[in-house]
Amino acid sequence: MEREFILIKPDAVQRGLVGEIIKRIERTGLKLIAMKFIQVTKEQAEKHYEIHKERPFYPGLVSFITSGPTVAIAVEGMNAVVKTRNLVGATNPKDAAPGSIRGDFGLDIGRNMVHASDSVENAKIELAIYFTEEEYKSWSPVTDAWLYE
Ligand code: IDP
Ligand code: MG
Repeated sequence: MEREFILIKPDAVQRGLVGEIIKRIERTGLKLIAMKFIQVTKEQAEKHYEIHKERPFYPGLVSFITSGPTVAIAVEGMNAVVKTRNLVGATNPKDAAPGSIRGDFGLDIGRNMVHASDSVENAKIELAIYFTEEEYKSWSPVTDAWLYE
């Protein structure tokens, strides 16, 4: 079982796509283990996007991600990272496959609606930026017997 971090970005909140995005995640069978409506702080944004610090888009990215409310989500399940990244689609919506979130709802790379960690290791690091251990809920969906062999 893997854990994945997902952040519904301010553009998707503004556009009323929160439910649509959560629906797509939830119906895969991935289990929600934490979720909250938050405004990302500058400190969180700088930690989260540290790897992009030297890139020309970094200042715009930090100001965008902190510009309004977001939804931070943790999910758990089989192949959670790859499964979620496929659901989200390519970074630039112009390259994202139809059927993916970015492919279906986006146009601009700087407004691509959702973040998802790109590896199990980075998910662990990013989850720690946004959630404390007490915020995770431990529960057993009754559907598990039909989702997993
Ligand atoms: P990812 O979100 O698909 O993992 P990354 O390459 O990790 O993509 O980039 C992180 C975020 O930085 C992207 O989701 C996007 O919001 C922003 N970004 C990446 N490249 C560009 C760019 O060329 N212009 C503007 N924003 C960018
Ligand atoms: Mg990334």
